Amino acid sequence: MFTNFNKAEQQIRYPEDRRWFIGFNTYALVAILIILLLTVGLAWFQFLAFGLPADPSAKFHAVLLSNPTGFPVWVSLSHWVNFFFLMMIIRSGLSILADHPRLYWNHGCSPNSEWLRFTPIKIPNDRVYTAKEDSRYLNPVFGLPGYRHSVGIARSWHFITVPFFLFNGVVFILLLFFTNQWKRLVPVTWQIIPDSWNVFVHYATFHMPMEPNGFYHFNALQQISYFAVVFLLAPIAMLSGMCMSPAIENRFHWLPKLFGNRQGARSVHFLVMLAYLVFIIIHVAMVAATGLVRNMNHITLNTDSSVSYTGLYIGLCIVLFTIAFGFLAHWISWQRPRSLQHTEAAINGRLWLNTINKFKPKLYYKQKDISPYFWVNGKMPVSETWQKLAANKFKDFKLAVGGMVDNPVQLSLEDLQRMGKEQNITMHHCIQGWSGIAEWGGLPIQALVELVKPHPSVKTVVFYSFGEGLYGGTYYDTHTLDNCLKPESILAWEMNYQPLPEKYGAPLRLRVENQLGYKMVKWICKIEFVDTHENIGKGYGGKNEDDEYFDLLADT
Ligand SMILES: Nc1nc2c(c(=O)[nH]1)N[C@H]1C(S)=C(S)[C@@H](COP(=O)(O)O)O[C@H]1N2
Ligand SMILES: [Mo]
Repeated sequence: MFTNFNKAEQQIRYPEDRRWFIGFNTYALVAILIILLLTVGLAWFQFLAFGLPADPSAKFHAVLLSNPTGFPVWVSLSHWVNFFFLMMIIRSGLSILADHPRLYWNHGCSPNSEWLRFTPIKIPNDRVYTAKEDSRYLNPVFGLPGYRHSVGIARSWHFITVPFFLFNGVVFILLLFFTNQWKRLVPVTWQIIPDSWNVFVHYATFHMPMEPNGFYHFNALQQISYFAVVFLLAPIAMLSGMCMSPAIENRFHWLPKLFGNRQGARSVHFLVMLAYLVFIIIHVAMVAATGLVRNMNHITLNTDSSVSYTGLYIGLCIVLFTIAFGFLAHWISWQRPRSLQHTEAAINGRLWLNTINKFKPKLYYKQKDISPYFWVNGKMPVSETWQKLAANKFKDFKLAVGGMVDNPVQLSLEDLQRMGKEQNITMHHCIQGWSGIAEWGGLPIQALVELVKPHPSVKTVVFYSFGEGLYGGTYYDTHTLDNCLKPESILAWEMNYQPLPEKYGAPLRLRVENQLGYKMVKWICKIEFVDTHENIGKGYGGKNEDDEYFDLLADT
């Protein structure tokens, strides 16, 4: 067990309530039932009423000479590389999911509207219940990392491994089409569909169809499922993943619409993972059931021997290596999290900076889109200063704006309101996975920048809160000056046409719409213009970046 947690961390990372729970809503259960009836049920009906259909694999006796023979080395290599990274991606994805263990189709994530939840907790409505409180413990056997509230570390693993998975996939597909191996996977006639169904009827009614030697041919169902895994699941996974990014969602609003909205994309992203899992389980079971030793020689040694056990041993070694790496990954997660954060920044930080971070948010949502519910995050400020200000409706509040500027100022809410106001209806994207649409009214940061006149060397703006972070210490975050000057970047004192409520960040909160929620500091007390974030806090660009290993740039 990891013993280097202090008490505050222990409460969060290894909480007392570690119950395991899966709850579908009625519609989801009905949908599952219908799918089962339409597949397995129909297969049984056909079998009982009309008997077993002809086995389409019988046709394979007429082998076409142009068909690929055997597996080349690169097929085996990319197969195992794919296995390794897919495991890392699935396990880190589960850990990300546990940080907001509810899945929806509506963008506002209203309580009780989830179609699937992994928490037994009903959302209380008699007190402020934060999304962070709602996150769950995940057994480290499944999650990378396991435990709770490690979404920063989980995302590091997810985003470090995704590029390798992608690269491997692209190389595989290129080689597939540079050789004749594509003929294994890509169906060329529609006949594949009735053929696959017929094979499915065999399996579903516990009849093994004839086994075409997989070294040379796949049966129809095998071919179509391998095809789908490569050419459907992987692209949908990528697309639905991208649709969760605030930088992308805010610029290309039509993209998440492919899945309904951001939560639809998140649900589909999960369903793709589930499809991969189901595929892996059935695939491994079939490999074992149809000649384990021989199949393992195919995919490791590229020979068709059914005598030698070498292939089986090599396969087992790869699986053991993957498991061992899982242990190492946990050790790194808890003992060297900073190196993970650095690696993730090295791989993706610059890439995002030069690509999606350049997108400018566009207005899109209308008043009717405003979410009926809006999750809350963050610890209410306990500071006496804030409480005194709140007691007097923030009439005495003065925002301090300074740092490397020509004209440092102290501004009351009234001063700010006199300087201008912009109202935007936007979608909030929390790193945990939830979202919500609200109207925000406040001063464009641009106006503040024009007033205080930052020095030419200023690159970063620091926003300090009256509130504290999860483990104590001032909550703060930094933004590039560039992002602060984008459309819809405002200091908001209004939410849904009302004065900003205390729990949502009164007197002032930040909106920088191409970034994730943790960068939108609530209960702002002070703004500072600086040349680099490195001298603030622990130097990683924000309270969550310092303590939870979140990314400096929150575009995804
Ligand atoms: N001061 C402060 N600001 C904060 C946080 C916090 O913990 N403290 N949490 C952030 C996170 S993670 C999110 S998702 C949003 C949530 O804003 P909301 O409570 O208005 O939904 O606030 C952000 N601002
Ligand atoms: Mo968040």
